[in-house]
Amino acid sequence: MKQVRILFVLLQLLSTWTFAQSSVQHLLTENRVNPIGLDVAIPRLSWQLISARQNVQQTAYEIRVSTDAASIAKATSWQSGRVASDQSVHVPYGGAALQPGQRYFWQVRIWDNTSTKPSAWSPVAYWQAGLLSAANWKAKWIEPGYVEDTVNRPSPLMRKVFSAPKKVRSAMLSITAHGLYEAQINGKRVGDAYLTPGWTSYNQHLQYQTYDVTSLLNPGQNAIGVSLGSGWYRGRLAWEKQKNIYGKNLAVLGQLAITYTDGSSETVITDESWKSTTGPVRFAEIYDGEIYDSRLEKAGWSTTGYSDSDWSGVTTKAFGYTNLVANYNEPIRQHETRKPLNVLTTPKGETVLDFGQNLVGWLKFNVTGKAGDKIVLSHVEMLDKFGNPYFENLRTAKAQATYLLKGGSETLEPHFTFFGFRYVQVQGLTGPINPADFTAITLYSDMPKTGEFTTSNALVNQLQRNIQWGQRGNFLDVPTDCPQRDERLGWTGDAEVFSRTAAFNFGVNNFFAKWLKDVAVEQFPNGAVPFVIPDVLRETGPFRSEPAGAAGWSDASIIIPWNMYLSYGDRRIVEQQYSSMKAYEGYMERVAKDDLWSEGFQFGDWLSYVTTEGSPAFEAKSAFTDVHLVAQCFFAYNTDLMRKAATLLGKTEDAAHYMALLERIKKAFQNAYMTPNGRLISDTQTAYVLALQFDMIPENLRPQAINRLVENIKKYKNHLTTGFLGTPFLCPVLSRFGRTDVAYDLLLQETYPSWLYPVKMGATTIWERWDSMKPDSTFQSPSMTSFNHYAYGAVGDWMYRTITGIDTDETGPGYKHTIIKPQPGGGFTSASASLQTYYGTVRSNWKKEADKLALTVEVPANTTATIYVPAKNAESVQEGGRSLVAAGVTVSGNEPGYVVMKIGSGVYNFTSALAK
Ligand code: RAM
Repeated sequence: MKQVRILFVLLQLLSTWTFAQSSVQHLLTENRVNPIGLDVAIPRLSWQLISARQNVQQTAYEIRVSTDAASIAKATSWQSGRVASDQSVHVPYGGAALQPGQRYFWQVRIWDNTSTKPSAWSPVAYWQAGLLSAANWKAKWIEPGYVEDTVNRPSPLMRKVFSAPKKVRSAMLSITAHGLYEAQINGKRVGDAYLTPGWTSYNQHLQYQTYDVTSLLNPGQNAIGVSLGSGWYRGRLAWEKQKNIYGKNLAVLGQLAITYTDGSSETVITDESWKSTTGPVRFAEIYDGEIYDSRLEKAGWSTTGYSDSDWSGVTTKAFGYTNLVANYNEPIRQHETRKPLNVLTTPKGETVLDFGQNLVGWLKFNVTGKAGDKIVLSHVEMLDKFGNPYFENLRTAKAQATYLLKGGSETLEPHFTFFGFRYVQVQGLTGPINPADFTAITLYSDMPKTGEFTTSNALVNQLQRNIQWGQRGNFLDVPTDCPQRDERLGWTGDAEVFSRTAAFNFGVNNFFAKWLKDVAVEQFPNGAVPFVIPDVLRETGPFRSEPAGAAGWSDASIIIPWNMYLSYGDRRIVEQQYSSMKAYEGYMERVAKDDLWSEGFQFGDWLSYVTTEGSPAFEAKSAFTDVHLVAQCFFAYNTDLMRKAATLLGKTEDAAHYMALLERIKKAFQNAYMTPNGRLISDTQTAYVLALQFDMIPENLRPQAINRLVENIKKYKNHLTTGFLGTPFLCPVLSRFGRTDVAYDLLLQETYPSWLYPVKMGATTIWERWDSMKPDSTFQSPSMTSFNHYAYGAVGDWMYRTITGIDTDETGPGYKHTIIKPQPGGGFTSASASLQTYYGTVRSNWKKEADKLALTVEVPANTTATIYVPAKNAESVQEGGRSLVAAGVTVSGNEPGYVVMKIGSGVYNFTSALAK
């Protein structure tokens, strides 16, 4: 034993001599951990270098890929050889063409600047190719064969028994539906994804999911069952009570590829051999909820022992496969669960559960009752000032889960709906309620949590939690505006303003990449982008999509790809979206007359502050910004991003064109909306914010413009008055022009309109309006007031980028180059943030005591950073208790109030003295 241990120690020593100091970990394929069913022809591979040392840079890498994990060293699919490069993120696979359904194992080793030896090979990761092309679908689309109840449209069950006669090595199920599906094999649920196949512009893109179901199969006879719900496909959507937007009938398409240990294989498909009937789900829709009659459960319906002799046949349909795409982002999964904090009795004597958090998902509960007992759970976000559930803001959405019990004890939850709620009214339960019987389960796209942000200010911390909860609740396969009322649509403007903040809190690279493909396919021939994607307003409705764009909304098509490029270094998003981006830019160019976009419908600075006449707090009367002034600023913003995107992709002619256009747009702005000494026709915060953010005002006139902005804020007694489009840039503009003090005043304002007013009112998410609930606990405009609307949460981006100062830039997007420039203020004594980037953790933590500051930063291996340490001078700065010279850190510049250093990877502990 002892010898073994000595040998082990020796081996370990040897490995540190022969290998580079870094190890290689956290392998991702197309930004995901071991994805299966990927239909990307050239997947990109990413890894992290882990090292305890400072200044570690990769100098070369070597990748090997094989279809057999055991003999990965043979690298049968690809051997990159040693490639001299510091690239460790998004390295394209360079091997043989991928085969459908094939699993590819890969690993990588690297060389770094600390050693001439390579690292050890990384752990093995894999991806599995999807079906890759329409030609590889053998399954037939099947619809239930019985006559449907066309009013309630109960959920169909469909099933088939098949045999798998030999020992199974692997079984992969690829499946999708018209409507929503849940699949079972031999009585067990397939996978942990919900509300599948998710929501896309179904006519052009319908996602299928692939599940590894090897462990669910039995030797011999097996049964597969699928239940379907109306979902987004044919349930009602938007306000016009439209149904059947994509089709009238539910259908399923599934293909189970079985490989036996002897190498032979077979495929079980949906076809005419399946049977169909209805089950316990009597009704299910996104807005209205679900009616479940457990007396109608068909026990064992997805097992072989069940007799389906009274089931109907199915109808096959030739829908084809051309719109099928593999799931690219992680599907919706279950996440946090919560027990009720309180069981309340309302003034009307009703029972209401309070979960303490406005969240999105549903309730699972245990109940014991008599056959036929009816339990109704009604979901609301708020209680009114008397303590009664507030239903009005749901508009026509019923948001109810209704259960008819079979008797005895049962555990129940819905299947094909979701609710946005904090409170649940419980009707029909007799006897005392045991809170332990109820669990609220959250549902949202499975985005990895990447950001943490906390400060010494408890209210700001609650604001940050509200921002993150708003994101959880509204990132359900598409970015929605709200999750509770009869809307829940993919409003482009909301997603656009929030996208940068979203990328701090959670990993949203693939989430947006998937949605942007629908943005592109739904674009009108003239380049205009609809206001909601998927575009369910195309046919009808007050906001009926017409081939006209609106500033801040339609330009999600340009702004979000660019934000993803910056946040994740994902150049492919820009490549893939470029023609869509260019088409929308072209639309704006054509509708503009002499480079001025001054006609047509605009949402403008949507939901900006509207004055309450007679309100003593405010002297100023209006915060309304001319909608075309706003549009012109966004025209410039987009044009500048187009210039950058064209430059990135080497399209020099385009870049030159956009550069020249940008200058003309600014001139046109100045002629139309600005006096010669820089006053804007709208004397509002948003007007000055946008004009300054996008450099619309000549440089010499910017100081007076920032003064006017600050004056305006003071006139409103340190309140913001901005709407959806001004809000994201308000604090960034103040900081850029040296008025972070005023930005803190706004952030810390506790009365309406402000970010902390809702927090003070007990909000647990971001509200749609600054005063969705008024100080007297009455509600503003019930016909349009959601309590879970992330748009105003766009201040989160400034909080990370300014308070803790974490940012990246175009010299090294995706945190290949990090900037850390904290701007302490607002009386905060500490702030900390961390961000999980593709390279590893970026961190900035600071603590302030009197005029001393301690700043800890973490910079991942294989990246560099520019650190701005707040300090009165370089002499007052130390790292790890040593002078900068002793610590080997070189000062590369200074800015008033900062000492600037370029550093490599590692953890650094700075201390400094601040100017008085
Ligand atoms: C409402 C919502 C949504 C917004 C549109 C313009 O439906 O407030 O968030 O984007 O209007």
